[in-house]
Amino acid sequence: MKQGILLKSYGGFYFVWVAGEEYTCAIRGKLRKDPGGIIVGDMVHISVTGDHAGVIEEILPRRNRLLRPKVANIDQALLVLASGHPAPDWLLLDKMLVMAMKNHIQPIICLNKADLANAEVYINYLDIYRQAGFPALAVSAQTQAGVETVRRLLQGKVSVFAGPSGVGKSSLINSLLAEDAQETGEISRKLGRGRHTTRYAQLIPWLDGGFLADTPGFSLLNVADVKKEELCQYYPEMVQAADKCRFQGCIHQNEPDCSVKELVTAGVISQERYERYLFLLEEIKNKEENLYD
Ligand SMILES: Nc1nc2c(ncn2[C@@H]2O[C@H](COP(=O)(O)OP(=O)(O)OP(=O)(O)O)[C@@H](O)[C@H]2O)c(=O)[nH]1
Ligand SMILES: [Mg+2]
Ligand SMILES: [Zn+2]
Repeated sequence: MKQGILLKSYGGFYFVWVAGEEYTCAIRGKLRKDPGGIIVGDMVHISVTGDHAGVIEEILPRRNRLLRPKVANIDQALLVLASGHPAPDWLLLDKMLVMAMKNHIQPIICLNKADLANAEVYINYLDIYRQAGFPALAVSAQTQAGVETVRRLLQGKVSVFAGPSGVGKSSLINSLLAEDAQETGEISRKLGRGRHTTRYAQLIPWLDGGFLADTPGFSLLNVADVKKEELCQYYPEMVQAADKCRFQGCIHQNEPDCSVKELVTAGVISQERYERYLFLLEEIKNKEENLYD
């Protein structure tokens, strides 16, 4: 029995990375019927049946998991947005941040296409997120600006690239891989050149035991399993302020003497991000009410 990590699955086969080599595997029927299923990033035990071939016998317990994109055992999530085509969807970013925080995954905000003419205003907007406590950088897969910084952040970690379709997730991964190829003299492993929509998640082995996960884009996201009392825990700028709210368990909505609301009024906490928080709170409330109808 060998231990490995599921890189990708398609055509009924499972591609498992075992000590630096790829095995093409089948899976035991009982595991396929498992409601949780097997997902990219899962640690597995395989029995070897031939040359680089095997059968997945067991899925090991997960450290964490995202539903969208569907990847397990993640260290950090590069939340990618673009300065245009498509323009940033800040509400979607806030939702991705909530899901990352809930699942104990370090988020890194990455605004791509910083080369576009109107990028400046979006780049400045990132300050809101930096002040909230999130790492945020502006990059360009096209000009390679900032790519070196991204590379340093990702070394030795399992990093998932997540975000809407067309923001440049695959392009960024390609430029990181191409850089390696230049350094090591290897031929770069292409994910398919621009304008190819990514159809399934895959983990790509990378430097120092790290992996990069390319995933399909999405524009809708549910903040799954988040209760309205819980939501503000995933906003670092609110967690910090909540000590001074009059009520314990204040969700910073209608309560009197709310420190968060005071900081919003004072311009310390971003008004816009706070309004999106209220919007999300409503969305969760409506979902909770429908549940008990
Ligand atoms: N101007 C500019 N265009 C870019 C940049 N990065 C990517 N693009 C273009 O944006 C388009 C989409 O890039 P992809 O890398 O396929 O985007 P993706 O996020 O992987 O999209 P999905 O796989 O559909 O989720 C392509 O036409 C790229 O050439 C950039 O830094 N600047
Ligand atoms: Mg892609
Ligand atoms: Zn409050």
